[in-house]
Amino acid sequence: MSKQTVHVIDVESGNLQSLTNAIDYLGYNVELIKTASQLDKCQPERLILPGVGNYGHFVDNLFSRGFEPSIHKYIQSGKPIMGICVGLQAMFKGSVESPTSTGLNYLNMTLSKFNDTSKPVPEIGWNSIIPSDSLFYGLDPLKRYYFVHSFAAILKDKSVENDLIEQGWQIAKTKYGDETFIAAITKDNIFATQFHPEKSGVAGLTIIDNFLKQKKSVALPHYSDEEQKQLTNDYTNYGLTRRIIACLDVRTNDQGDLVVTKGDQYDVREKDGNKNDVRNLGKPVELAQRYYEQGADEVTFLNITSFRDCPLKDTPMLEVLRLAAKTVFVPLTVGGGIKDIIDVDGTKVPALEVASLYFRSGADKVSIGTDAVYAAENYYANGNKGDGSSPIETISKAYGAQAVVISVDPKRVYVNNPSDTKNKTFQSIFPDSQGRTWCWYQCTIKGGRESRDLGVWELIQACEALGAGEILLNCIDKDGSNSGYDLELIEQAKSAGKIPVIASSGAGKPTHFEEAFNETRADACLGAGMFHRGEYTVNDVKEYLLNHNFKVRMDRI
Ligand code: 1PR
Repeated sequence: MSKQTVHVIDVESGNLQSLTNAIDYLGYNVELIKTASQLDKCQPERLILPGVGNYGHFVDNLFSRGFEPSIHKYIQSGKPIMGICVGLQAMFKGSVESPTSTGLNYLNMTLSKFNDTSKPVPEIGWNSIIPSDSLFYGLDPLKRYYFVHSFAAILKDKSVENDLIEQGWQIAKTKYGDETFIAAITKDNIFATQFHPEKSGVAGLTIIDNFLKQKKSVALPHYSDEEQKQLTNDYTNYGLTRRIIACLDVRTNDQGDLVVTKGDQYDVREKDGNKNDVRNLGKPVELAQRYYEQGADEVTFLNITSFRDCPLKDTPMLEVLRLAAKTVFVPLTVGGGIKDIIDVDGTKVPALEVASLYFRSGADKVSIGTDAVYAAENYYANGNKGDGSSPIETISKAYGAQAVVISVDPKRVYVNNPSDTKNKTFQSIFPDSQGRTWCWYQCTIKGGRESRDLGVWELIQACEALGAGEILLNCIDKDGSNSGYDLELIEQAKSAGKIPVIASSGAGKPTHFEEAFNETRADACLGAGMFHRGEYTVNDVKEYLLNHNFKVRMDRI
C-alpha cells in the first residue's frame, strides 16, 4: 500500500526536520509546501502549519508569501489542519511580541508574554494538560508535553475563555506558574498545539498520529491509583517536571573514529599504564537512542574538538544529528564550534549559517561556549550593549532565544576580599586551604584551556541581554568527579538572570539530582559519565526522583 502524504507549510523560518522525521516515523510521506500556489495546486488531505521563533517574523513571512488566502481556502474546504507552536499562535489575532503584525485571526485574542518576575521565561520543559471534559486527539492529563515559548494565549479572565467556548472552540489548558494558557485548541477541522508534539516523545507522536488519522475522541489509557498519584502534576516546579538531560561529549579518537568520550576535569585521555588513548564510551547515535528509550528529556551533543580539515557541510556531527533526529523525539542540542568560521576552501561562514546547518539536520538548540565569552566581553566593552553581530544575537534573532544555549566552563577562584576582583563574589561555606571563603567563578574558553577575567555571573547577565535562552552550566572543578553538582555555582548562576539553568558536571548517582533540585533552583540536571558507564540509567534517576516526590516525565507508563 502506498503511503499517504502529509503536507507541511515551510516558510523557511525554523527547523522542520524534527516534524518531518516524526511524520515519516508514523508511516507517512512528507511534502513541504513553500509557496501559496503550491498549496492551491496540491490539494492536501492533511496540512500542518508549524512555526518557531518570533511571531512577527513567522506571520509576516506567511503573509508576504501569499499564504493567507490559500490557508483560509483550505480551512473552508473542511480538510484537517494542525498548527504547532507559533503555528497555533498564528491562528490568533495577534501577539504583543510583534504588535504591528497580524495573524490569521480565527481566534479573537492577542497573545501576551509570561510574567517573568514569578518564574523562568521562556517556559522550557515538560508540562501537563489540565484535566477537563473536553480533551481531544488523545491529549492525556497524565502525560507530559514539551513546551518552549515566552508568549502564549494567556487566559487572564474567564470571560475570554467563555467567549471562545461560545464560538465553538474546545480548549485544553496548561498552567505555568501563576498563569494559565491555551495549550491546545480545536474547532471543526482546526487543531493546534502550543507544545511541540514532535519533540514530546511517545506521548507527542500519539497526538500527531491521532490527528493524521482524524481520531478526535480517543479513550485514554487506564492508570492504576499509584500511577495516577505519581503522574498527576503538583505544580511545585511551576508545572514542569524535573528535566533530566543526557550529554554526549563527542570527538574523533586517535584512530579517527567518532566516539563519545568523558573526561575528568576535561581531560578525556585514559590514565592507565602506557595507554593514553581518548576514552571511548560508545557511538553517539546509538547512545542518544539508548538514552531516549531510557526516558531522557533531552539529549545534548557537544563536539569537544573541531574536526580539522573537514569542509563544514561534511562535518561528522551533522550526520550524527541527522541520524539521531530520525528516531529520537525529544529536544536535541548541539554545541562546539558554533561561531563564525573560515571553511577549508577559505570561505567565510557566519555562525548563523553554521547553526542553520545544524537546525536543518535536526538540532532544536545550539550551544555556544567560547564565543559567548567573547560576546559578553564585547558587550561590556561596548557600554553594556551588543552590536548585533555576535552569534548569540544573530541566531537568537532568526530562531528565537529558546534555540540559543550558553555553555559555560567555569572554575572557582578564591580571593582574600571581594575588592580583589571586578567580578561578583560570594561567600562559600567551603573555605580553601588558606581558609578563604570569598570566591567567584571564572569563565574559561576553548574547553577550559584559557581563563578569562570574566565571571559566570557577568557572563550570564550579558548573554541574557544579548538574547540567549538557557544556560548549560558546567563546572571544571566537578566535571567527571561523580561527587555531586557544585550547588553554590548553580545558585550564583540562578541569581544572575531569569533564563533557565541546566546544572552539569559531577552527577554520579540519583541522590545528586535530588540534592540539586532540593537545594538549588536548577531548572534541569544533566548527567554524562554515570550513564555512559552504565552505572545508572536515566530511568533509574527518574524512578528515584519519582519515589522522592519529584514530578518527572514517565513517557512509557
Ligand atoms: O567553545 O563553543 O566550541 O564549545 C565547546 C563545548 O565543548 C563546550 O560546551 C565545552 O563545555 C565542551 N568541552 C570542551 N572540552 C571539553 C572536554 O571535556 N575536554 N566538555 C568539553 C565539557 C561538559 C559536559 C560534561 C559534564 C557532565 N563537557 O558535557 O559532560 O561535565 O559530566 P559528568 O556528569 O560525567 O560529570 P565551543
